[in-house]
Amino acid sequence: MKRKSDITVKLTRTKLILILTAIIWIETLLVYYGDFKLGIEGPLQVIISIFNPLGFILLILSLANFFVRKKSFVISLMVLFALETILLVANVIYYREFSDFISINTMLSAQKFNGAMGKSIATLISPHDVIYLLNLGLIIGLPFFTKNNLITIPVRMVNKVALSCLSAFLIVLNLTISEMNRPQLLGRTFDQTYIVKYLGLNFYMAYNTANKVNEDAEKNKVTTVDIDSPLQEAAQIYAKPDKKYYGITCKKNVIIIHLESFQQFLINMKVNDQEVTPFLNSLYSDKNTVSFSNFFHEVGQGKTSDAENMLESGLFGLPTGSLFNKLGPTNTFQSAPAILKQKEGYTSAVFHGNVGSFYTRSKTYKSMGYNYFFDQGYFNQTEDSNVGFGLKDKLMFKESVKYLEKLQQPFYVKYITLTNHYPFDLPDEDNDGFVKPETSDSVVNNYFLTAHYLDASLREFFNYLKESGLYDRSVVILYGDHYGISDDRNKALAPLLDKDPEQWDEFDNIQLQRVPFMIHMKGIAGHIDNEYGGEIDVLPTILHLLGINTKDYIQLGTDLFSKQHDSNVIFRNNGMVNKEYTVLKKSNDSYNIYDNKTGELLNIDPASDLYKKIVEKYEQERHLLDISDTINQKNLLRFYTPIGFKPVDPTDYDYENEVSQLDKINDTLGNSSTSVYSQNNDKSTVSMYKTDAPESTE
Ligand code: GP9
Ligand code: MN
Repeated sequence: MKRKSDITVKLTRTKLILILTAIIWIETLLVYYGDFKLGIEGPLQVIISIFNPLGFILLILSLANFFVRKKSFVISLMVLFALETILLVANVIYYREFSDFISINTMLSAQKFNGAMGKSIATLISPHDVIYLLNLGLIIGLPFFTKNNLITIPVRMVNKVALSCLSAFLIVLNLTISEMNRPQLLGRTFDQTYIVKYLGLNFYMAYNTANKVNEDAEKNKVTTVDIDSPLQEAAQIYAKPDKKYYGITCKKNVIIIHLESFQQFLINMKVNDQEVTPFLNSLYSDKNTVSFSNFFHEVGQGKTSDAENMLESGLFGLPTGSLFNKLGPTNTFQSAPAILKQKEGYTSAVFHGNVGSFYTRSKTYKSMGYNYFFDQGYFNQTEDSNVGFGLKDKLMFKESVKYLEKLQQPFYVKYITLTNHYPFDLPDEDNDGFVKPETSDSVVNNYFLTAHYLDASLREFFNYLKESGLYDRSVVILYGDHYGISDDRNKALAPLLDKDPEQWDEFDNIQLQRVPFMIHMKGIAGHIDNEYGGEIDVLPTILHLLGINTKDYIQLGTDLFSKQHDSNVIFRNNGMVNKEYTVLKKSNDSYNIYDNKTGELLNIDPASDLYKKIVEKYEQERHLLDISDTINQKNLLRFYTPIGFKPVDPTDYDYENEVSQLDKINDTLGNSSTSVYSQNNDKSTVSMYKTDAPESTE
């Protein structure tokens, strides 16, 4: 029989690090595939997800190498291994409760963290968690095991550095491949789930912490607001409402329809002798619609979320990335849902066919005071019901009705459509026979197909509104969030717009950033309004229509109906447009100025008064973006509360059990409940919804 000392294995420190790395790596993969829902699709994403934990785990555990004495090495390795285990286990438990990963903010807001961890820890534990006991055993056993089995000689400096460099290289490699598969992954930070899927849990936590430190540094620079604060400047921006429009939609339900990637050029356009968007065309010229013909999107990298941010808060998105992701969960907002709730008793909700984590919506909407958020998880889904990012529009609208009818009126709701999104895929069964154009670019061709589909989904929704009686009690506001066809594809599109691709220039690119903005309500004096404006102007416009004066709010746009409206539209890409000119800043002191009527690049003498006037206007408008960025990045609204406004407490909102919340309110209010459901004698109106969607079950 062998004596104990004979069966000792002599492990090098590097080997021990590699073994422990492999253990955490495998466990992370079990978590990725067993607990998280990362939406891993296709072989490349599978490969990326398998390799993404490795670099970071190795980097962390290899730090122990830098402790020379054997005892210090073992202790530090124990601590690092324990840390990795705790982070993994805590994330698993947290995810089971919140379908989200632990961020530095959740850790710091101890109340929420403990709430999640303490509340129902027993129910959050799964039998397969027994595997983590292995780690516990390893942590405890490590000092005993290493006593005889680990060679005492420390790793040579060159090898230590090599191991750390190798892990750093793996991280960079992972980042590069991920960016190739998902361009602007970090630049636009779409969704924390994407960061975990592509770059790993450790990367997410490090990245999230670094962002938080940066944001806090910005915010902490300011502790009070002084006289030079951008807030003071912003407070001056206000255009007096026109009496003719002020309050005309008062107490009406407000239904905002966010038309994904929808550009104005689609309106009244024909392809192969067929109207692309027949329903929106009819709405555009309807006697009950005010339609704007010179309305522009003003989004930056945060695209959809920037558009939402402008409409909800009256401030711009950030110069880079998405404000929703970066600041949405923590910043102070004075946004539409909260203003309407507090001033006029509105209930608010968002409907969207993508997952709630995208653009951190499920947190940002709480900061904005949205009562409800019905994301993908609230809609029935079958194998064919999704395309691209989520539920097809026809199904989203139809499926929303069972929730919409339970909302107390008046309500302020937002529908964020999704099917008309790059790459504009539409399954054959959803095409009603529309024949797409045949340009040289298949993305351009498909765009018309999904736009046509979106249009049909709106017709169905409007039919329901009329059928249920909601139509008479609502104002419907439709807007396109941003371009669908990017500048580099415009030349392929040009022939369809009767333009010569060879003559296409930056002036044409800017002109094409027009998106629809329509206000539809029975009895409104409909017309096509040629006023120039952009997304930043929507909030003051809507609030004035609803009879809420915006004087005390910090909003950087102005009411489109006001005689004092500022008709210069500033973009996040150094462009500006107004009634007469289109301006593009080329460098510090050089501007391209185009005449809107002719599209010609003007050759104005830089010493002339005209040139100086145009440039001065441009710089004034550009300054609005700086004001907005400072207010947002330093979270200045926390220092200013408009008179009569109560700051929003995000913890007041729970998007988990919304059906029971709605039912409870309907029951408690009894006869005084104003929901469509209650007014229909507690009968659902779902059967009034007619759709030709092949996937629809009814
Ligand atoms: C995602 C959707 C699309 O949920 O709103 O966002 P986008 O890519 O257009 O910014
Ligand atoms: Mn969008």
